[in-house]
Amino acid sequence: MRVVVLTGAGISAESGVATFRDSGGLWEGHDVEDVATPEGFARDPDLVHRFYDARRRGLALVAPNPAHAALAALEETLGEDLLVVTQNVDDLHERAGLRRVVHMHGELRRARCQACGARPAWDTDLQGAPPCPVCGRAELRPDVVWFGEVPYALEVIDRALTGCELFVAVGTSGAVYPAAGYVALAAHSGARTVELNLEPSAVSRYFDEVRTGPAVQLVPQWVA
Ligand code: BJW
Repeated sequence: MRVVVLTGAGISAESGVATFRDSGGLWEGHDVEDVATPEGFARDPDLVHRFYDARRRGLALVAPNPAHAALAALEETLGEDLLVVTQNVDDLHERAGLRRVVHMHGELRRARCQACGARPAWDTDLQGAPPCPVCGRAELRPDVVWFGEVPYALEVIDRALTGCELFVAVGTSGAVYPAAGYVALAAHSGARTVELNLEPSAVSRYFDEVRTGPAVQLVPQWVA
């Protein structure tokens, strides 16, 4: 069976990575317009670098949880019939052993050069204008997709959604497009659709089945 799993911040919540829209979420103390838009970055690059540098450093303090592990185990069974599409910029899917994962909103552990477009692996701070290892210019920015920018790998994702028989969304609020529209796209293609989330999301009504609870319980149960 061809399966697409869309993951959001909720799958990493119990690893200790803050979600965006829950209380205590990431935007707290930061206006989204200031830290997650190209305009905010142009206005105050130091603030934005500090925000993402802190989150990149925070990755060392967290570890994958049983929900990430369950998806990696599912890949062992399904192989190329599984595609995990994540909106998360953390690396917890990879650290759980998942091999095929599409980061549609980018990755904290990469930088992107605004001069040459390179996306080098990056584990240290970006504040302080380090030079791009490819072209040498000091124009690196976080490799994350901000509001108003086009997410990565949209063609790969659309192809997988059009061809899948089962679509499962885990830990995402359904507040941000295009990901929030994927349930409708998968359903239109004839897939069965299942939502696994702490509470009903903004798009729950489009799913065939909605299971509520923490991802660390729901995902291993669903995979078993
Ligand atoms: C648990 C749990 C537990 C908690 N277990 N569950 C009007 C209408 C439609 C669209 C638009 C519109 N106006 C503007 C737009 C477009 C815009 C958009 O969607 N805006 C909305 C605000 C309406 N979208 C864009 O701009 C996107 N680009 C775009 O559309 O380009 C045009 C285009 C598209 C396609 C083709 C051609 C052109 C880009 C969006 C970029 C989003 N970027 C961010 C920041 C990334 C970097 C960073 O991390 O800082 O991505 S925003 C933020 O939201 C982040 C996330 O990936 C994304 C989604 O959040 P997510 O993962 O759902 O987290 P939360 O916190 O919202 O929800 C967590 C959920 O987990 C909750 O439901 C909890 O209940 C649950 N949960 N604990 C299970 N333990």
